[in-house]
Amino acid sequence: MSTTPSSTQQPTTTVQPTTTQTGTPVASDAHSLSVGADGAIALKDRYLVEKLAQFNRERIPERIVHAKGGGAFGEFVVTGDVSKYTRAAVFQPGTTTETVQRFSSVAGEQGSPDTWRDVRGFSVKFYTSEGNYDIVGNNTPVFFIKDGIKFPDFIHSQKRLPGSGLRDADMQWDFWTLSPESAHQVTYLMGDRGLPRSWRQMSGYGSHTYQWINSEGERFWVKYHFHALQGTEELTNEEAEAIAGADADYYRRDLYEAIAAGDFPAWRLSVQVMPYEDAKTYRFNPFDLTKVWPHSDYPLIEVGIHTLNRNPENFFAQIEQAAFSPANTVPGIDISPDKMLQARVFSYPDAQRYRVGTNYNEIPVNAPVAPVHNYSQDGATRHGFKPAGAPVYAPNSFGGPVADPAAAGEGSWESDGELLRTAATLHAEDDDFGQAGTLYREVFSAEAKARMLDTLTGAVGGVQSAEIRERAIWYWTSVDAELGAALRERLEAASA
Ligand code: HDE
Repeated sequence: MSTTPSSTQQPTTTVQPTTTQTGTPVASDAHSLSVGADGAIALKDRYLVEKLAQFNRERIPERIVHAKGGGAFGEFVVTGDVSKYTRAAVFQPGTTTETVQRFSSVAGEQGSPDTWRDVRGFSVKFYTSEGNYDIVGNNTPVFFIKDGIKFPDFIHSQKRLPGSGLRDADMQWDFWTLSPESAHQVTYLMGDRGLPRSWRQMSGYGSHTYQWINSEGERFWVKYHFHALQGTEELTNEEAEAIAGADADYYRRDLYEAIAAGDFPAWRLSVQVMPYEDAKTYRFNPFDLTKVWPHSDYPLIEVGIHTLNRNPENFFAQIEQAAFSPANTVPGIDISPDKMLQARVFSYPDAQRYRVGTNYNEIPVNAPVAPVHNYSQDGATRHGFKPAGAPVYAPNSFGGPVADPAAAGEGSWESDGELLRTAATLHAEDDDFGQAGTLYREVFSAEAKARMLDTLTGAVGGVQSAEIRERAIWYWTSVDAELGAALRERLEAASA
């Protein structure tokens, strides 16, 4: 059990009488109403009934992925000038925008240790003057798959066996080695990036390609990079395992205590910008989520600084119920032809309607600062409403809100061809292992390579099936022949 005290309880100033949920004072929090001191409990004890019933309903469904996390509030200050690429108010010079951010791990359930090896979620909600804008990314610039239809299968393979309820290396490596497009992201995962020292000491990425539209209607493709101004640092396997046993909430505690102490973490947001027409001939498919755009092709351009400077007052209300979604775009920003991003645009609001409720956007942490005008009404726990005389349909002759393409500033792209099910078009240098090999050989230091070989030996060493293990050696040999050979040697030595 961790010993460092987190936020200590503070006594409230004036003591109020305890009430029911409907504000009626109650007689006792210690004794149920019974017939005589020792007799039957009276069903009329509505406070007992209410207290137990409310207690049974305190949990909402946890996120099916990214269940364990933590977050804080902050602000984004524009320090660069990208107005020639986007009209979005949030990114105009001189603009400051309130934000909320959540960090998370992908596969672990709510009570799981923060420091299990995993990719980390990096989600930022900007409460902009034109509506909420959400960048819902990870601490890696790529992802495991290219088509959202594989996502449930991917997550199933990373979670638990249906029979035993246990996680299973054979499932993990069977999926990955049969989906070689995963190699780039798995190289990140099995490398140092899989064990950040804290959420503060890791960078974040929008991962996908998005579209920016400027005030002349010109379109550009962009990728987001959040670089940690406090530097990045990682844990070793040994450190991570020890911490996992001592403090499952290590990252959550670190962030909370740093902000409480006035040590505000910050990230520089930069973008890579690709001219609209370049996408058609670029050497990599620019909408392939398993690929990066080398910075030598499209250098980073600074946008601004994001600082986290305020802890949540209530974790459940403000972090557990926070709803981040790639569907939340604003004028001057839109999604791109990336099939994964298009699938996410459906999935996040769907998950949030299920998890938090139909009117989840009325919950304060999700509510925009921009005014809401539309014809949506009713639905469970709805409490905002229009004046009685306001029209509830469009079109109408009573001055109700009117849709305006110019105000919406939506993006677009050309698309044609018959409906079919097939992989995305490969560009000149598209393959499954090239960028993974470049990451391993040119970005990882010798020490990082050695740590990764140790990690892989342990991870692949846990595979029971000889066929899957052999395929895993093929997978890593395809990333880098030396790595594959060293892994084979280690595994053979371990099983001798
Ligand atoms: Fe998610 N993802 N995801 N994901 N994801 C969710 O939304 C999904 C993907 C990411 O702190 C869910 O509200 C699909 C990529 C983060 O609240 C769900 C696909 C990236 C978070 C969902 C992906 C992410 C989520 C679960 C394949 C990084 C936590 C609950 C097309 C670029 C956000 C929820 C938070 C959460 C669906 C792939 C990151 C189920 C269908 C790629 C950071 O809707």
